[in-house]
Amino acid sequence: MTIAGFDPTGGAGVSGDLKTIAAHNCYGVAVVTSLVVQSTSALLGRHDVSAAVVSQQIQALAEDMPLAAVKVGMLGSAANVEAVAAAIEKYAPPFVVLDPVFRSTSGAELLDAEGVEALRAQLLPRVTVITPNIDEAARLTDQTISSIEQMRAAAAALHAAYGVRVVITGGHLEKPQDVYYDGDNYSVFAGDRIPSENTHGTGCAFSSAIAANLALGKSLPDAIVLAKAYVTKAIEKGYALGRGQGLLNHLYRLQGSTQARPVVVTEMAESHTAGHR
Ligand code: PXL
Repeated sequence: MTIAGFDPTGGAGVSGDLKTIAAHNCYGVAVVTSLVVQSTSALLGRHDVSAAVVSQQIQALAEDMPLAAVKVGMLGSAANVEAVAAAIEKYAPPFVVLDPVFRSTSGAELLDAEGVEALRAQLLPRVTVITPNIDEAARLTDQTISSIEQMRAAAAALHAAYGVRVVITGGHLEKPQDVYYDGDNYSVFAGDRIPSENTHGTGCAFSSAIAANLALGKSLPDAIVLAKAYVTKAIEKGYALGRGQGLLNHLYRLQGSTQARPVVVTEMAESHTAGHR
């Protein structure tokens, strides 16, 4: 299950997440927390769904089918943070991956200040792993982060404060490196910088790919490594669509695979009619 905003470009938010989940051979269901009016070049509006309706969506699905893993992304309001925290408490899914989304790449606010406080108090302590980028980790720890050492320190501070496992993504660093801390050990996952502008939705895809890999039974470190490889390829194969930031290719794995063949209708029709003569 993805619980996130709707981004009409399909790069980020629930539509990107559903494609990511499908790319992992999992079945995704989606709970919409906000309608974000945007194109690749501008964010024009944010229309949060009421907390009551967010709760209803989760209830309808959680009482209907087992949830192997949940990804939580953009929430919009403190009321939505509280609704999601209460649902996690009630339905206790085996894994919850939280991407603490505060702002869009263009700088628009996607969670208000009250929401950030609610996230700290109610959501961070209840999830399996959080996947902040450097800016989000800096905001959550009130520290500045510009080196691997500072990423480690922030991961340790977040673990100490919330008892949660932490991956801080450093995709914006010159040499992209993610720092993972599980409370005992640090790992640094180094990646390749892809010279591409088609990165809209990267954070969303990373967190839903981790959730999908956990749903498939992978360990958390393996899920992170696999998610990083998936996102790297999705950027490399991205779409330079639109006037602004280009989009990930969530379904790159379909390309080059065997296409479904149309059924040869004439043969079918003959044998079919034959039986009825
Ligand atoms: O990338 C952050 C993000 C997350 N979720 C939604 C968004 C965005 C950025 O625009 O629209 C729904």
